[in-house]
Amino acid sequence: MTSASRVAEASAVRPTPRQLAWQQLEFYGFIHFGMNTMTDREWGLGHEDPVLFDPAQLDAEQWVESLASAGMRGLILTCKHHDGFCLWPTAATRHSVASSPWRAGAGDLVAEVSAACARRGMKFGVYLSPWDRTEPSYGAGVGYDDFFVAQLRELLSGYGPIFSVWFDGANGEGAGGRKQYYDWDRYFAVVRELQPDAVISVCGPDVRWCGNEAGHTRPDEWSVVPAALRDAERTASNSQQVDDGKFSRQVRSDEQDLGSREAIAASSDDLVWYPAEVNTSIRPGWFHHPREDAEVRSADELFDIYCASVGGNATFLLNVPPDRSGLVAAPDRLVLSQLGQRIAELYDADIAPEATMSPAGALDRGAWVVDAAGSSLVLKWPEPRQVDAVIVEEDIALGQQVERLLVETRTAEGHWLPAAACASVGYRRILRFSPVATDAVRLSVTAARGPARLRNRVVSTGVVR
Ligand code: FUL
Repeated sequence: MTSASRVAEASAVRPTPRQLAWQQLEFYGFIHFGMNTMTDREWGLGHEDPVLFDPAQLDAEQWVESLASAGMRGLILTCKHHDGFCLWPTAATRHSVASSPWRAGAGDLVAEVSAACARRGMKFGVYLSPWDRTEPSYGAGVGYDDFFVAQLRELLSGYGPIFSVWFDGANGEGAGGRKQYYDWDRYFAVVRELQPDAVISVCGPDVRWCGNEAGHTRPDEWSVVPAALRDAERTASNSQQVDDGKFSRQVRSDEQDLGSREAIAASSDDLVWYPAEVNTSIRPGWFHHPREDAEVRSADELFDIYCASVGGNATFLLNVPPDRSGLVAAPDRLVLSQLGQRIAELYDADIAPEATMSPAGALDRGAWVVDAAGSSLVLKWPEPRQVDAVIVEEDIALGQQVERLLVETRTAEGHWLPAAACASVGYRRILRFSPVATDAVRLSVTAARGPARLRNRVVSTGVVR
């Protein structure tokens, strides 16, 4: 295939409505909470005594409030982690809150959290670990799939609209070293049937894992990538069991360049819309451990991750684990509210509305219209302003088109100096640089796959002295 037709093929790929709605959430929280919180572990062994689960102060409103203070718009709850203990009174096993002393065995944590989200206008999502270290049918093939599907059906039909079903790739051994080969297609069909608007994330076709748990985003993140990536996490778990020679030829989610012109030209696979999600934890662990209370990441560090992920054409899934009493701990709450403030300040400091923009012909109903030949837009202010960052967004309903963007600022003598540059833009690109005093900013798209509509913000957090 020629490179030109490959580029045209990439330019024509569009997100599904569910992917578009998910991307617009931008920033949402992960809540790892369950038996591990009680036992101070990261991976439970399974068969823990339900009597250990008794978070006496549990307050789902406080969880949702804490996440909302950071500007998050959704929450994904670990309804069941690898140890198998269920946070809702499932009919599929006795290994759940129904056998615990919490709320005298009458509690349903999934219901409490989904209701708290609904009250706050926050979207709700579910994490259901396929790996289950308690369930006796694990490793039995279809018997376990039946069990898993029964749990999935309960979660997807009893708790309102679900925005994300997060399937983890971890696939460990069951009793006696038995392996379970998950019937993913069957699981996916259940999600589509019961929650057609939900994205299926990580081990799923809608949302791509960024490839690390540290919070790193690639320098250029592309939403149009070879279709084989949709199988990468599923294959990764399989590859630990079967050495069929296929895995080494797969595109891997941890490679640096997944979707540039060169990367897609090197692959003959179909191209699909498969955007990235960056996930990490506010603490070293996914679950709360009292010894980590002094290791909560700072608002500055999380703000950097936010700018690189949400401002790097990905979404940001930040884990906040409530403590054993059932509350988000004070150090996490403080950092979350500081982070929310930093994010709000970034968008509030937009001086683009005060600029005159030229050429006027490049604008259409407030959007900067760019075609594959490229285009420049100059934003000008009557007096010099301090400029710290530029935020550019593509209307991704029209696909991902921009391949090269240059930001320049004008000196007092009228010369243009480069301030920042990038390849991919996509949903949003936040380009931060050292503050500069200038009366004009020039944005230039120097390479694009096809026509795009862009929105720009110019961030000024200080005044020119
Ligand atoms: C991993 C799990 O093994 C961790 O415990 C955690 O849930 C993380 C988000 O995904 O695969």
